[in-house]
Amino acid sequence: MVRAGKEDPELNMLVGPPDRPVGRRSFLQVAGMLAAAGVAGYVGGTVAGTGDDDRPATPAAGPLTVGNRRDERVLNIYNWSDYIDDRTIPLFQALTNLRVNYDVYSSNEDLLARMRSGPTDYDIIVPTNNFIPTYMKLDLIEPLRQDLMPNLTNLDKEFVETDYDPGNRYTVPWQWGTTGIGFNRKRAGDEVDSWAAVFEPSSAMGGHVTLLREVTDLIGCALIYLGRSPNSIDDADLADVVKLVRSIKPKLKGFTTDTYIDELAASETWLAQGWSGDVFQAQDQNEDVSYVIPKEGSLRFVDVMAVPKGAPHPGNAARFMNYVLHPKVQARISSYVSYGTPVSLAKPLLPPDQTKDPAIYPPADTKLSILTLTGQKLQKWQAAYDEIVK
Ligand code: N2P
Repeated sequence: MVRAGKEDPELNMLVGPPDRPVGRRSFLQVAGMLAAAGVAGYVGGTVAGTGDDDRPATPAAGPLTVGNRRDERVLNIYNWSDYIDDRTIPLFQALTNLRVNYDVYSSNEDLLARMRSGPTDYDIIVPTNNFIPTYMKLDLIEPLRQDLMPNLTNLDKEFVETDYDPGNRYTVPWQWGTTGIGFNRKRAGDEVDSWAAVFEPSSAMGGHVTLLREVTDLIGCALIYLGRSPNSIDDADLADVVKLVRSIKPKLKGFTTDTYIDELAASETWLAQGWSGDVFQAQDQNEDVSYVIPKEGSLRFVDVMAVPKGAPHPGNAARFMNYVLHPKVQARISSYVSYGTPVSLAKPLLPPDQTKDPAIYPPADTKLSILTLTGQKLQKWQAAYDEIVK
């Protein structure tokens, strides 16, 4: 049972109508809003990765959080764009008197490149599960302070007993989702049900189709469309993927991971390869937008929080992860971003139209693969991707 009422009065303030997500462009507005609201210790949208944030925080009453390398009441988070509502961070700051700097990125490749380029000040990053073996191999993440996370017991079993991190020693799930097609029913029709819609678009759709600027989704879904294994590294399969996607480039509006929500909402894009929750965020603004998991099958992913090796504030990172595992916090995030929650205790707090929606919580017989990125796959797929977009 979810605890409520007098038992956790501080977290009761987390229950309320969702507002809007923190997107790529809305971040500075939100930063201004938080500062205007007088949120404890908040000084604005500093860019943690550039080292602009290493001045000492304002001393606060009470002991500093244990487990940090730097004695600061600061937490630097680097997450995907459009992946949080605008109250989760202010309430965490109010509850903990920690100052949060929140930056966003829009692809796993961008994040990995940033992490490989040298130390940053980030305390939490949120790669996709299939990248975790790569982060481990490159020694880019460190074990979590599980002793500071009693709420780990809230996680559903399937997010604990994983192949990429059994027992959550390095990662805690944020949200999960699927890759599919967002489409405008008035422009593309009601009948979109195949990857053909985006990988072999009709001329009438020319200039209004986007594909994901993300190696795993682009290559994996094209392989599925071609009837090959979504985990293929066969040279002939990858050559066919390159040939297919290059051949349709003149009909594409482009490759994007962070503009298609707005473009679908504005009816500028009519067909977008996209992630489930992102498309639902577009649907909230434009009722002509729908989401489909194509009949050929698709991909399922879990985005997971991790602590970069040597991060300045791993204790504060653990406190935030523990907070995110609270059912009420999960419900607030999930209800806003329309992705799946890894905490079933949050489901009774979510709108029933979300928990019953098979596009958000697909039935077990939906053809969904979880990609692995072992061996040479990432390099081979990256090479195919580069060949496509060059
Ligand atoms: C959030 C997209 C995250 C899903 N906008 C990609 N793993």
